[in-house]
Amino acid sequence: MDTYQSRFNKVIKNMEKKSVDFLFLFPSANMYYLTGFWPQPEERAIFSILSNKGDSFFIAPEMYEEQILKHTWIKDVKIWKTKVDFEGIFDELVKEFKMHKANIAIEDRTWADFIIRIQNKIPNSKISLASNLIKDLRIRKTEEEIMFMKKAGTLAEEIMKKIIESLDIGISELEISGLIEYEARKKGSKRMSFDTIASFGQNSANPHNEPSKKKLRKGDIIMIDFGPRCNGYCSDITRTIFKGKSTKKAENVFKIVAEAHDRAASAIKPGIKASELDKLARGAISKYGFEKFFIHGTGHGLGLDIHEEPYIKKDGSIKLDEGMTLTIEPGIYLPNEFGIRIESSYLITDGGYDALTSNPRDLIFV
Ligand SMILES: [Mn+2]
Repeated sequence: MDTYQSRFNKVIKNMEKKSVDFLFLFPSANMYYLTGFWPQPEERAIFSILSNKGDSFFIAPEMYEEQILKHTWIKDVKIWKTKVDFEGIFDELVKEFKMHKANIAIEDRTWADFIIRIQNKIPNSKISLASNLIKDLRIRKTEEEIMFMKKAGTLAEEIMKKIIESLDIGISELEISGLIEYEARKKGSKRMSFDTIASFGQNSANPHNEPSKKKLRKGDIIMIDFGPRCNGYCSDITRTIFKGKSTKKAENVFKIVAEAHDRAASAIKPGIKASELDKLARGAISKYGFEKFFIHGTGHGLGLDIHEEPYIKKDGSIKLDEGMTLTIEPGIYLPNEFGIRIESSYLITDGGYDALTSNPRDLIFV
């Protein structure tokens, strides 16, 4: 509880710096980061509203009251039972806190439905993005956050090992993705970081293939990308595996991707720019003439969101620093043939980096 409240105290300083009067949080990683509560976003309005004077309350449907009081440090829950109620409560708040002409930061991922309703209530208020107040805190992980991310990374490795043993001829992409998520639940992870990706053969040429009923055949390349969460914190791992045998071409592409991964990963340290890591991975791939088949960034930060700062891409201007966590995931995708991606996650330490998931260099055959 103290953790969340002390984060809010830091956010208040940013609110003062940027002359923001109120922070409106919709169900999201930011809501969880500051209150400890992370319900599913839905059509029923749930907001936590925090003021630069330290006021804090939730507006929520009655059914959430108990959970909010249990999971958060916020003691004031304004309950609504009907849509008309909600409007009434909001009108009262506008009056009580003089929100007519306030500067309001609103969660970036609030549904348009709610933003429009809020704007209609207080058309003279200035609205900005909540992330501007919170992202400089979220980008550096505390010891407690790092502990959760290490746990999530270890779990991802364990599940990967187990799944590699289940890659039998005839099993489908959907079955593999289901097995991965079942293993994660069995080991206590409540949610995945994103929808699990499993792709066989030509499907691996699509970086984010949606698992299908396609069955595994001998000679297929298998791409698996997933991440169990621990206490809300993400992990992210991709392995490309060969079923039975492979071709010289595929093995060669694997080695290039592994080299690109290794070059970027081994350069991780405080002070290096995100774009420099991207350049190292991209350079290794262009050396062999495959640059136009590397169709995404080299990596991304991860934490409560699967994609967050620092983004490791061509124009990534952020200087990396101790406590940041990121993925390195170069890939080469040859349309109608196959794709290969190798992804692991890393924590930046004072001297360099710690692997949250290992940096694999060898081909895996099953
Ligand atoms: Mn990733």
